[in-house]
Amino acid sequence: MNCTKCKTKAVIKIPRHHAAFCKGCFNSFVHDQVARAIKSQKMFAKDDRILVAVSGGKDSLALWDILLKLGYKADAFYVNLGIGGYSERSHQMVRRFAESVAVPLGATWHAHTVEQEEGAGIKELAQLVHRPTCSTCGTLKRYQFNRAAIEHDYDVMATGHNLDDEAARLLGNVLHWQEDYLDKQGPVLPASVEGFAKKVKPLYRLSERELAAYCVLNKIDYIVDECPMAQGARSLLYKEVLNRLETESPGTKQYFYWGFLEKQRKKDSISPTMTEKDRAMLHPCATCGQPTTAETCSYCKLMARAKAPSTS
Ligand code: Q46
Ligand code: ZN
Repeated sequence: MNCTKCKTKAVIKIPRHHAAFCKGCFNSFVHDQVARAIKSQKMFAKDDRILVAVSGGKDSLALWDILLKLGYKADAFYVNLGIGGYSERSHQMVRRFAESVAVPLGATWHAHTVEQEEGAGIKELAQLVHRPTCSTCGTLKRYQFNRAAIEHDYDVMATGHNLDDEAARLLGNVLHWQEDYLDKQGPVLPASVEGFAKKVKPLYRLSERELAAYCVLNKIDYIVDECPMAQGARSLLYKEVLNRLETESPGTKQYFYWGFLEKQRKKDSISPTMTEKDRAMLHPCATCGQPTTAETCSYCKLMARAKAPSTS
């Protein structure tokens, strides 16, 4: 099998593009997909300061690497959730990548340790407030990521969601007809009132398999295990189903998600997006000042419950 571009020996096949690439041409392909995502969705400009949410996994570390190699000013934000060995290893992966690749390229990184800052690990916090771990985690990560972006004056926050993540999420939203979520499922969430940074997903054109290959070929060490709390998550089942369809018929995931984006783009040009409607409903949280649609934001409510003397 030879590289579709330069005809030397190929190292990876990309069935959905009817192509195969050598290492050099594969790296160009990956960088080009990200550059196209940034440009076509107007994510950010060359002199914008970007804060990348990193977890130590392949997607977020690949994203940080790609943005730096494309010449963007990209720093990172990591949350140590206090989930035993998993958090220790993921923290180590982030530190290792930062010290060997990112810092020498002029980037910095911020770490938030939940046990120190919130007083307990994510599982204990969730137990204290009687909520599922992942929903407590989601509230906390969203809040702290946004707070860090605003405090350190970043123009945009970027996450490592890839094509598989977005297609699985779309499938879940369609199966349950979550119309509110469908409206907000694009790769760009604009900044809403002062206090909410713009959020983008520059990897939505690349699959999980392509990002894993990018890390391996470029010697980026990442944590292979999923977070132990993710086991049994619906999203994993949706990914499996989509992978079966993709094997039978390459390009299904891309067609499904990109097709949705195209329809959404046409719809948005006719009627205002939900995000604009939401923006009108936001005001500062009474406790911390971050934007919220309620009196107090969900993070402050969560922390108030966690600190209350008798929560059981
Ligand atoms: S929500 Fe749940 Fe993830 Fe948080 S506790 Fe782990 S699996 S990391 S995206
Ligand atoms: Zn608040």
